[in-house]
Amino acid sequence: MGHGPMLRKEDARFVRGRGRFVDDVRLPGMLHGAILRSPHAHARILSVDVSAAESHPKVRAVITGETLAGRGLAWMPTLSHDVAAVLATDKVRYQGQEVVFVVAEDRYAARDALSLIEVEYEPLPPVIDARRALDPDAPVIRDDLDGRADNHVFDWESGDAAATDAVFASAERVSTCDLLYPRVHPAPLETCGIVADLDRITGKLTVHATTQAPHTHRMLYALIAGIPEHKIRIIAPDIGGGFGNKVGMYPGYLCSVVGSVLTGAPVKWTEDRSENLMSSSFARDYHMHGEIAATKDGRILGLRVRVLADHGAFNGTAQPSKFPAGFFHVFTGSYDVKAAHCRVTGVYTNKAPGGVAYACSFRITEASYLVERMVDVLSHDLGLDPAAVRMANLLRPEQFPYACATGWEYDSGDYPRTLTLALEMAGYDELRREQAERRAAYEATGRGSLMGIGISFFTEAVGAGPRRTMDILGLGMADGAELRVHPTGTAVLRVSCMSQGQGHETTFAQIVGEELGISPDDVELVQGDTDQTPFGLGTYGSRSTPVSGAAAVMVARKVRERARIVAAAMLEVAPEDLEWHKGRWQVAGDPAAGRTIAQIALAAHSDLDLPDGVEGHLDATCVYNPPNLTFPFGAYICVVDVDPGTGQATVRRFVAVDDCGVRINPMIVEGQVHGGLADGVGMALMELMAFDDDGNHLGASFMDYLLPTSMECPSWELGETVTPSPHHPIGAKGVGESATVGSPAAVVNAVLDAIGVRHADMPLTPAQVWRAVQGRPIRP
Ligand code: PCD
Repeated sequence: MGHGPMLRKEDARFVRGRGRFVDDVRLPGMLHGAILRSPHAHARILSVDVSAAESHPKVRAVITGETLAGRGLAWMPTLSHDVAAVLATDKVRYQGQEVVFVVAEDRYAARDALSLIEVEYEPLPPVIDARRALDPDAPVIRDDLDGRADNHVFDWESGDAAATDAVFASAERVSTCDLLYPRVHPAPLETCGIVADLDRITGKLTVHATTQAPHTHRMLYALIAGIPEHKIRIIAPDIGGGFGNKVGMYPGYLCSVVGSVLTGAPVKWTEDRSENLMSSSFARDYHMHGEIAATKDGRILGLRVRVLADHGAFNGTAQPSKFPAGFFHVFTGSYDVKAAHCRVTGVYTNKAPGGVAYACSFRITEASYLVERMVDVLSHDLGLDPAAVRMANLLRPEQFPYACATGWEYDSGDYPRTLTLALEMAGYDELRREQAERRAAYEATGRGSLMGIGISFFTEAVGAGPRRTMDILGLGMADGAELRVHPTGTAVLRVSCMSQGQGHETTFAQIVGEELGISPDDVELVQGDTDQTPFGLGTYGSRSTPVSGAAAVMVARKVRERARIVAAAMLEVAPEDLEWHKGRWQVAGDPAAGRTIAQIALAAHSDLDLPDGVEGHLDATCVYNPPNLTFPFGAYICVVDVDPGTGQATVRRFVAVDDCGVRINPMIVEGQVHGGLADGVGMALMELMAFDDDGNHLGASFMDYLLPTSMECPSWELGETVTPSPHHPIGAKGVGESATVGSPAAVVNAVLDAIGVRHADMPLTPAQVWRAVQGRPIRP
């Protein structure tokens, strides 16, 4: 009834242009906000003169850092134990930082008024290169923090340092490599936006916002702005992509709320593209020094990593783990290593804050890239085939549940089977033969292209999360679900998570349909409205299926059990005599005697005499506390052609075998994988948040920050294995971020394999590849 490749219900409105996004919300008397941003990366604010802006005929309010300071709102807590400026009062700390918020009658007037504001700055030397941030003479960025004399944010380590050192000391082979996972941006097609409306009479704040986590935002407004939580309603309408960019709290949101408080009218604020790219949460920016210890025949023994993490001007990482580097310590990946240790040092720089999990469960992309590059570096150094090295070191099925060297418990997996399938689909041996021929031809003639084959085997950890390791501001990450079956047998499910394009209206209806034996078309999903949905912390870290999805299963099963009692009364048998078969409760041994959910629902609302203690109607609620994360995994093989003359790399083929346990909607899963693979190609070859020495942002439009299009993507070749999660009620694991995590290393490994270079950093633009080629004598 339920699971299967059903077309997406929500597409009926999306393909007709009938979606309703935040910018489509127009309320009576609505005003518009605009933000004046800092042109400097680091400067002291000497004065802010807003008098001319205030006398603009259409301006209704001008909010400065001082206005906010008067209300105790100039700074806000971040989700990572830091504070971030809402509007700058003392200094600006990155280019694009919010300085003044103007509220006007229309969007154009608000923007015009920005040019009437005079801010006097005293420029200060900026810290742009994270590797210089801890120099003794580096300017101190966070002089707002008491007693802060340097740009240090945190030091954190995981794993057994002594055991790892011992493994390294006795290893036959140690390979090392410095790698950068550059700063990139989630860049959702819809930028961030809000309409804040404080009703002065009822005191109720209604917020329409692009938020992946409506209930978390409600709590944050309550904590930061002091508005009672029951007087706040957050509505997330349709969202045009989130990718982690829409998890956190941004200054524009709080300023819009304050704007509504001051004017008594609704205030809309919508970012433009440059604002989104310059000021909202970035991702990655990890400088990693990796070391891998092995035997001379390629048995991996240990991993050691030092990371310098660039956190920008405020530690605004929106991640729910109890570790400052998120889940980075899953960096042992898919391999059975004896010991591992990582040390991460976070630093402040004069760049935008963030460090969000752009399509990755909190730093797993960095971790996965690191280990998958290190395995290739080791193979390169030992002259071994990277596929063989992986196969020899993968965890074996009998090792699950597997406790990794840094303390995570992987739930289930059959890794060799998945890699074998990917190698078969790719025709690996044949590809290697073709590669050798091409190389020989190139070396003989100096013409033609080179070909590379890159492999990556990733393990993700998704579905935040168990209370042991995760919380948001002290709150556990349980998700509620409420299910009601109407008298005529159709149902409505209410959940706390929020789709941003993943198709939850379809898949959650499928979950309920499967459990109740009704059509998914008869199940409506209510999401994205805190007044209408149970509590839960939102959608990110591919947690909707592992957590809210599990809640949906459990609540449907509760309803099914209630239905059993009603059916027993209808059939005049004991509930124990009934069995659930093909979507109905029927009498064991008498299959003709049975009742469907629709029949039972009607009876539950009727005058049927229900057994004592059984209430009428057919509904239930539940709260699901995830016992562990789910660990999806996959084997990716990328084939590239590289023109050594121009450095241009073209992805010719990409084979992706994903295992996310049981698939609810295989078509949606494939769509998720397609998106993530495109993300990976983009990061590996094109995407970069670059800055010049003065901290000027060099990627503030899609002309400079290059996103992949269908032109850069091959026709993806997907495969599937199914290893159910043992602790998820239907064995499903999350998948939304898998491909973004697994694919960058495959592409990079392929390009470097083509040109025979040990390592070069992403993005492997033509210029970068060309330089790497020059550093290596292809023809002696
Ligand atoms: N599924 C199925 N089966 C399985 C799994 C899954 O079917 N086994 C499906 C579901 O249901 C959904 C999807 O698929 O519908 C997904 O899911 P998941 O994995 O659970 O996830 P979610 O939670 O829902 O979501 C989230 C993700 C993330 S996280 C991200 S980034 C991205 C992804 O998702 N984002 C996005 N994807 C996507 N897509 C789209 N379209 N859009 C977007 O925005 Mo973060 O942390 O936030 O960074």
